Amino acid sequence: MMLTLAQAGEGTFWFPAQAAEDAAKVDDLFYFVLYVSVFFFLLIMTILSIFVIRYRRRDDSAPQKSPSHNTVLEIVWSVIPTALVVYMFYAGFTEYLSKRQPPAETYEIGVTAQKWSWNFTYPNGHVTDVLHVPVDENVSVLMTSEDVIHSFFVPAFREKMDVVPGRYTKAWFKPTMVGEFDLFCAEYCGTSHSEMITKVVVHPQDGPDSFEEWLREDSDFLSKLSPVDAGKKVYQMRGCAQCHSTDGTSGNGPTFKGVWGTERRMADGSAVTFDENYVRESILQPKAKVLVGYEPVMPTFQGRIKDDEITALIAFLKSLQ
Ligand code: HEC
Ligand SMILES: [Cu+2]
Repeated sequence: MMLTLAQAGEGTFWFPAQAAEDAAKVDDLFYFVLYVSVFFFLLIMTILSIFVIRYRRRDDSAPQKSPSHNTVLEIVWSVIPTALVVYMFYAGFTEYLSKRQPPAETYEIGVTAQKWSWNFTYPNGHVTDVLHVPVDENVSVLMTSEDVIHSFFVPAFREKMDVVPGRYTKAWFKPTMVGEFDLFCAEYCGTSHSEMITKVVVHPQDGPDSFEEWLREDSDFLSKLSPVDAGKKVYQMRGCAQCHSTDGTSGNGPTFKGVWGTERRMADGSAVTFDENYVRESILQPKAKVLVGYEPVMPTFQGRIKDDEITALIAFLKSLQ
């Protein structure tokens, strides 16, 4: 009946696969706490039930005299639970300390959270919306938020850390399994919080799929793809897609379908043509001109987006007729 501990590669009823080095320790502690709780729940409930029946009030019996105390029993039921909870604290706290202090050598990736997407910045400056990491290497993430508190959560790595505006938080992990795993935001951050989901791709050490190869290939997309395709990629990876559709439906922001060259009405009553300079300004200073009927919730991309990415975005938006 007892659920077995997770084997590498497969999840259990309680947990997804153990895809990072310390995952097994976290799970073992969880199972320890769980089984100790189940054991004592059953023990206490059984004894309670027996006593309720055995010592129930009967009309004919005289009131029973209660025993005053039992030293052996009292020592047993104090010492054993104390030892168990002290062990739980010790195991949890030492693992917590080791998770707070990254090893000396880590591969550092920058993480920026914003409503409602993730951006990952690699040491060469490349940015993606899916987190890519090498297997069997210590990876640390240096995280901050553009707006509200988010939380970086990779269940398969047993890793969770708040991402806070105006300061940096850190986490680190050592992926042990090649594959794709879920990455969630675990802090309620507004309307589309539940869609603030992406993936972690763990790359093998060598071969054509290795992390090095992927980073080299992917960093080069602006020169490899046509401007429209490159723009589409920027639109995806910068999280524009979270708020702007390309199929005519409006979300938190207006759709981009068929708007190129049209007159746009602003909240202050003015009109602006949807052209190259308007798009550029909207990306760098979104609050300069706010479209009528929308909340000014678009984050600024000033200092985070390169000029040739904006140029590619413009080519992509133009193509959406
Ligand atoms: C959090 C949601 C959100 C994200 C992410 C976002 N925007 Fe916006 N955007 C808006 C909203 C809301 C408006 C309308 C209000 C305003 O003008 O500020 C808008 C307006 C615009 C406009 C003017 C639209 C028009 O029809 O006049 C452009 C252009 C634009 N955004 C481009 C982008 C690009 C490019 C990205 C990605 C780099 C992006 N936005 C990311 C919410 C967002
Ligand atoms: Cu969030």
